Parts: sequence; structure tokens; C-alpha cells
Amino acid sequence: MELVEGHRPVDAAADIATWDTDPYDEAVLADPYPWWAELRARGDVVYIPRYEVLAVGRYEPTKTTFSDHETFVSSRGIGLNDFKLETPWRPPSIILEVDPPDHTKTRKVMSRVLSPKVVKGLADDFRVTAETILDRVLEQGEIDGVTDLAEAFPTTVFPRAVGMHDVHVRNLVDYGAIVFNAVGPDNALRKAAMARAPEVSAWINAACARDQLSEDGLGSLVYAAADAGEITEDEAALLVRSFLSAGVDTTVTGIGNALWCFANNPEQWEALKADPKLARPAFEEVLRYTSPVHTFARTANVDTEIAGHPVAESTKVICALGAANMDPDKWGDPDVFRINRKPAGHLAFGAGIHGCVGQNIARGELEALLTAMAERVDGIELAGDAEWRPNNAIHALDKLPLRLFAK
Ligand code: OVV
Repeated sequence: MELVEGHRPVDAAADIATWDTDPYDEAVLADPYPWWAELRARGDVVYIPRYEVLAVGRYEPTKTTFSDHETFVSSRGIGLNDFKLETPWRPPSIILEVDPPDHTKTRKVMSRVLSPKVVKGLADDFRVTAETILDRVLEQGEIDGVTDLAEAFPTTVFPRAVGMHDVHVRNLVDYGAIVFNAVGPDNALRKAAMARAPEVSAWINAACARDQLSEDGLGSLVYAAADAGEITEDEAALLVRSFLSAGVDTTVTGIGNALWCFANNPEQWEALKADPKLARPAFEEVLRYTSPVHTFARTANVDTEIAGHPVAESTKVICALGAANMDPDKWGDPDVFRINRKPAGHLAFGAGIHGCVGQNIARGELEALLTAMAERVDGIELAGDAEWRPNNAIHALDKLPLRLFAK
């Protein structure tokens, strides 16, 4: 069979343009914006031969694919591995890597445990902790925004909210990086993550046991659902594991990216100081502008189509959430970081039934920190070059040298 330039020799995707690229190249992951732009420019959907996957990055097809949980399932994994064909690296998440009706049951429990009402009860601790950490870093003057602030805050408040007895900051942060690198191809990043996985997972799994959790935290609320017969105790442990998988590295990244946005856009810092009530919309704009989770995938579970192009059953579809969040057709001037934009419909928390169940707590953490900063920090300046840390699914900083000026 003759290969037609720019086309895939597979009937089901015959009219989908081929792009010979590696979305998981470390240079792309460290600076994804040009790659996102090219992905959008190449069409509604492209075929990437290196991994035999499709990719979407324009806003509409990305949102549609991500939201259509019946056609594009999560139970076959949300990375490049197809759980129907390959054994997952850990027992699958019973909320992320699952479809209805199984998903419906666990989602209901987690939605309740992470409800706005529960999160409201955490607000005072978030605020006091933010103030304590800020007083410390303002004394230092020059800091690494990643370790001193972005990691320090969530690794203090989140394990306490969950009710963990034993807190190991490095394991908590690294487990997130492992889980998110695991959804990529078998590249150097994933190999390094897998090499550390046995040790870190053992610590995480042990920390999910009922006797390792206080009786007044989010963890105990999950175990209460087991007592009520909604889920089993084993399922409760796996849902606590989901907290520790998705709740630390993501918020660490959100804070680091927020600091980066403000250090690079001082007039937007002035705007937040002038009106600290903009803390919440500012975080939404940070999410749109930086997409802490840049990519998740889905698997076509039936023969289907994307934007009129045929897609065969078993095809993996990479959804470049970061590309959709920077689509000029959706946002007009996506390259402008503007804290009063109020970017409703951004895909940084996903969309549809799998949309981030922890988004209320994430917003609560960022609101507390940004509000406390707006009251205390006069200015934020880069004190050196920011460095990004390539990860197969997370768009995060590795180093962010900052000078903070107290009011
Ligand atoms: C990486 C990630 C995101 C969301 C949820 C989970 C993991 C989970 O383990 O449930």
C-alpha cells in the first residue's frame, strides 16, 4: 500500500491530517505554547503517527471530546495506555479511570465530601496558614516561589484537611508527579516516575488506611460513606488515594503558575492589590492561561467521529486542554493575562461528568493565598529565570526565583 503524504494508511482516519511530532518531547512540555498553536492551526483533529493517536486542541472539538463520556471513555485509561490491552501501573482510580454506572456512585461520595459547604469549613485554616507562610517568606525577601510558597501552602493545609496523621511533603508532591507522568508514553519522564513508584506508592497506600486518618477530616467523611453502605472500606481507601493523587501536585502547580503570571504582569498585581475580591477570577485566569493539567486522553469505545472525521474504536485521543484554553477563536486575545477576564468555560478543570471534583477546594486554597498576598505583598519580581519542569500531563514550574516586597 502506498502511503499518501500527510495521510494515515488506515481507512477509519483516512481524511485526518498527519502531524509527525512528539507532544511529549521535553522541549515541548517545557514550553508548550508554540506546539499548542500549531496543533490548533493543523485542524480540528490531527493524527500523530509516533504514538498512533489522534489529538485535539481547538476549543470546540476538545470540549466536545472531553465531555462525551459515552463515546470517549475513561475506563480504558486517560493516558496513552489502553487498559483494555495493557495492565495499568497501579489499580485504576475508581473515580477517574471509570465510566458510569460505577463512576456515578463514587463521584456522588466525593462530590459530597468536597462540597462548597465542607470547603467553607476549611476557609479559616486556609487563611491563617496563608498568612503564617507569607510572613515567613516576606522575612526572607528572596525566595524560590516553587518550594517556599507553592509547595509549602498545599502540603500544609491539604493533608490537615484530609486528616492525615503522618505528613511526608516530598512523597506527597512526588506522588502527584508520578501519577501524572504515568499518563504519558513510555518516555524518560515516565520511566523515571515508574522507577520511584514502588517506594512512593507504598507510603501513599499506607497513608490511606482508616487508622492513619483523624476522625474529623475529609478522609473520615469518605470512610463514613463506607459505614453507611454506599461504598466498601477498600473503595474508601482508593478514594482517599484519589485525594493524594490529584490534590497536591495540582494545587502546588496552580500556585506556582499564579506567582509566575503576576511576576510577569506587574500591572495585574496592582489590579489585585487594588481589589482583592478579584482573587477568585484571577485564579480562573491563571488556570486558563497556564493549564496546570495540560493534557489528558480518552479512548473511543465505538467507531465514531470528531468534527466530521471518522475515528475508529480503540483510538486514543489526546485532549490538549492547554491548547483549547489558548484558542483565539474562543478567547479573542488569549495571550493577554487579565485577571478580570472571568474565562467561563475554560477547560483547566476538564468538562462534563469527570470535571474536577476538587475544584471547590482548589479555589478555596487559591482564594485564601491570593487574598492574603494582596493584603501583604506590595510587589512580586522575578529574581532570576523561571524554569519549567517537564511532565507528561502537568504544566508546572521547577524553579521560580522571586523577590517579594512587603507592604
Ligand atoms: C491524576 C489524577 C487526576 C484526577 C484523579 C486521580 C488522579 C485519581 O487518582 O483519582
